[in-house]
Amino acid sequence: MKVYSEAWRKLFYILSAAIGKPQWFIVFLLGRFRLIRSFYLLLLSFCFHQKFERVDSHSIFKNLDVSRVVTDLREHGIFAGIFLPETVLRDLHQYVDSQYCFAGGRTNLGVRFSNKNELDKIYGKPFYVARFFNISANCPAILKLANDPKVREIASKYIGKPAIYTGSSMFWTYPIRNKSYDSDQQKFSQYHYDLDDFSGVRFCFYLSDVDFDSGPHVCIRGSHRKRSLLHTLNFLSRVQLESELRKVYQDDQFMTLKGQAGFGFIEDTFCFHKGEVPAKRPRLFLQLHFTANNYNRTEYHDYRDPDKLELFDFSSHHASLAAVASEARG
Ligand SMILES: O=C(O)CCC(=O)C(=O)O
Repeated sequence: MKVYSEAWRKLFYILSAAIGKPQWFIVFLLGRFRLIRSFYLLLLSFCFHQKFERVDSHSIFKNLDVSRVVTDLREHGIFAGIFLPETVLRDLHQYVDSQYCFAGGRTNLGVRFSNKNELDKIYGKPFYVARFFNISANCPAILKLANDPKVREIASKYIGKPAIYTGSSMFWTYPIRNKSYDSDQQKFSQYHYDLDDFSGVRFCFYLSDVDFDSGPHVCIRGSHRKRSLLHTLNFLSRVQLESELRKVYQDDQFMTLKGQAGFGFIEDTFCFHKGEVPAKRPRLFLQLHFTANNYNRTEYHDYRDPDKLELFDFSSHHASLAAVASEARG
């Protein structure tokens, strides 16, 4: 019964995408086929031959070799080993410390990081994720990264045309056992691939230290080039069981990315990937998304109407609990 209702939910999602975002729906239908993606790249190479931004001397990634990164990305779908300068990391931390994050990505559950455990207790189950919104518009360090000349050049060369920055996702993942209150968010902890566009790439950074116990990101190297037909033709789900993927990919293709705060990697999220559930410590993660086209209705997908963002009101929650208790006491 549950399987059927999940299938209906997905079908509904697909139909609403077809109506609401018809151009992205074409990506959804065709972008999963490698041949079509390669043809798209070929087409772009005719249209945009050499029309990319040139690197000037102001990139914050001084030692990053653009050609090597692009070659590695084409071959493996991932390039690991890009580091945020201390100053940028500090600016990002200062921004995070001054902001509310939204538990489960729900716009009515704004909390401070330090209050998140209290919210879990109130809801009776932990939240797995807490997301930051409107970061592209409000966080200068993120915009600085998104406009960095080397970031732009890598994204454009890989995508095959001047890349469009479509927004960022910045979020905490927390240690949980079993199901979280926001179980819909737990799908990112299972292997899946994303269909951002026919061509796209994400720049990912750890903003907290990440080891095996703090939910590292895992990527299946080379899986952007090789996909079983069964996985490709599954229009109802891009999520796959690890046991199925182990039948297709070699052990050495499963790449667990650990690193200190500031460590980064660049990924074609058409590769199978996931974020492990942290065993002990929460992880703060930032991804900048670049694609050939922007299919969102807003400039940045991290945008949420500020007038509709609500903070969870701990004091009125405690006040109403106290009122209930005193009523019970008579
Ligand atoms: O949390 C992670 O490391 C993965 C996130 C992810 O899979 C996604 O945003 O699509």
